[in-house]
Amino acid sequence: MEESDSERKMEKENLGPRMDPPIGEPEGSLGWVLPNTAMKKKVLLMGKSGSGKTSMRSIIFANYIARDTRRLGATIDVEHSHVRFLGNLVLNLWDCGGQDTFMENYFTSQRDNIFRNVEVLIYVFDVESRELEKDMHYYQSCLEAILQNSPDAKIFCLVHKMDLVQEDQRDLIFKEREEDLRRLSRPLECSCFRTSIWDETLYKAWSSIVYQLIPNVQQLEMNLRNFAEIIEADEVLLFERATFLVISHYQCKEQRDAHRFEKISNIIKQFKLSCSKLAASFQSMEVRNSNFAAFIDIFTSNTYVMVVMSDPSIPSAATLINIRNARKHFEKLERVDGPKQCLLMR
Ligand SMILES: Nc1nc2c(ncn2[C@@H]2O[C@H](COP(=O)(O)OP(=O)(O)OP(=O)(O)O)[C@@H](O)[C@H]2O)c(=O)[nH]1
Ligand SMILES: [Mg+2]
Repeated sequence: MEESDSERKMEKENLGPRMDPPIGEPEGSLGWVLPNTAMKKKVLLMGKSGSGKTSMRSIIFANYIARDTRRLGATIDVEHSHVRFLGNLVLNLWDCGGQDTFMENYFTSQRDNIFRNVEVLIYVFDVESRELEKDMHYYQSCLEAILQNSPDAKIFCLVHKMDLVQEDQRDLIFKEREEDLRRLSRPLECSCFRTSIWDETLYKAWSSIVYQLIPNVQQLEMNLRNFAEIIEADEVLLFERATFLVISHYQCKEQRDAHRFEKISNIIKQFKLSCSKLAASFQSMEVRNSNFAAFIDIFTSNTYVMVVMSDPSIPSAATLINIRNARKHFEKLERVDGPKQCLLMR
């Protein structure tokens, strides 16, 4: 573990429970300006009041721990925040307060403003809601407005607060809700996730969502595959540096635990937060047993990498050097090519 100024600066830029200025304008004391080439993606976060929208946003993007979300007040109207993600990709999050009066306004007087140029709609349902019909009614109004104003938007439904449902009921309830939502969404397609702020499911959902927003993610994956094969790794993962969401991975061998990515995101993010309480920042980690060695290390300015090796004859030092040598190449891949905004390979 080691303290690093650049890391802290980056965290200030990416995170913090604060509202960023409009893109392109300097931000108060830090005075940084987002490049004009920044690729902005408008993400609408909607759902009824108390369903957990601000909680999940604060955990993923502002370093809150789940317990702290109990102190959040209801969101008044819309809270905008800009989150820099992978350098030039900027998520423009619109956290829309879900109280009835606000919702009615979104569908009437603010309709165009809210629903225009939306790339992603994330609709959050409280699984324990006693007003299911009303929730569904609002959801449908939302879809109508999206269909009119942003017909190409991707739609995600989160069946949230699943921790409140008895464990043996979760699969069944989720399947039922998923079917209902898919049916109601037609002709639009929606992807559904079960989530809770109290476990790693939150990371799974948000990783899948941001994965769909990253430009040229296939190219990143292809390069990760080459890297894994060259260094003889079993598996290589790329995490976005501030959120620890998995953005790309390659595996050579079957792995038993299908949920390992989001578990690792969750564990390392918690660990990172504990480190920051001690005014230190997490840099790297090696975990080894008789079957494998896993290395997590800062990789590019926007990512951490995790490399899993099972060949005991390859010493740690060799893997660490390989990781270091690959950094430059992956830094280049992340750069955006001016107006075309595609990832470059040189
Ligand atoms: N049990 C449980 N509680 C949650 C979960 N997510 C959020 N909460 C709690 O739900 C309450 C309301 O959360 P908020 O995030 O403020 O809800 P919101 O959707 O932003 O509400 P508005 O801003 O009024 O639209 C808080 O007390 C959270 O701690 C979850 O996954 N499980
Ligand atoms: Mg809120």
